[in-house]
Amino acid sequence: MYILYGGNATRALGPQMVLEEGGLPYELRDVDIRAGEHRRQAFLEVNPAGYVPALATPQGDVLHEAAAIMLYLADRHGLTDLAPAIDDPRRGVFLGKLFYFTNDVQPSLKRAYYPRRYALRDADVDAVGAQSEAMALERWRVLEDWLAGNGPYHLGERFSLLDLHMSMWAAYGFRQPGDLLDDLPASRRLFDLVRARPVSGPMLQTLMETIGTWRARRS
Ligand SMILES: N[C@@H](CCC(=O)N[C@@H](CS)C(=O)NCC(=O)O)C(=O)O
Repeated sequence: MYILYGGNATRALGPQMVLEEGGLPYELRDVDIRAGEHRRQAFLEVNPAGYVPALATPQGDVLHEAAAIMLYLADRHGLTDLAPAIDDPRRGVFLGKLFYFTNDVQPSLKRAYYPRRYALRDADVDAVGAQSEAMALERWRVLEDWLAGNGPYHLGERFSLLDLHMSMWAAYGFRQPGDLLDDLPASRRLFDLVRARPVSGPMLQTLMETIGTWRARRS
């Protein structure tokens, strides 16, 4: 059985959606990142990178990086409705867009969520946050333009885990869940389609409600 570390409205939702969509058995182990549990020794022994998600496989490996875990699960279990197989001609577009998201869009999003880590002075925190949001949206727009011309999903009419992955990040938003899609109509359309899926849709909804509650309490 797989063990998925994360829960508590974290990016473990990406792998969890694949596990659920694929009907794969797993146990979810909550890691409370708001209490700093992800940087304590017990969890660093699971994932030395200090992030969730991590996935322990039945074979004894521990995988980290949400997108890699999602892709691994789809490949390993032949879930070709979630990821084109390696001999599928659409595999190239699929990988290119997935890697673009993780390598180019995600780092700016992370900076926007954790501006304090990147500012040398307290006075610069807000500016770093604002600049990171702008950069994330500018990088996201490459995918927005792709979806506008080739959508509604990244692979046209064909849904894939890439759509789950983008939707997970979109669900967080900047100030409100989903708000980063306000000026990205093709991405919003994709997000709405994913939210209508019977398995992953309610999971995304729960994430958005939890994030919304946390932010309301904080402000
Ligand atoms: N590169 C990692 C990043 C995952 C990530 O940002 N996870 C968040 C939880 S939603 C986290 O662990 N944040 C804690 C931190 O950055 O200290 C991935 O894509 O899986």
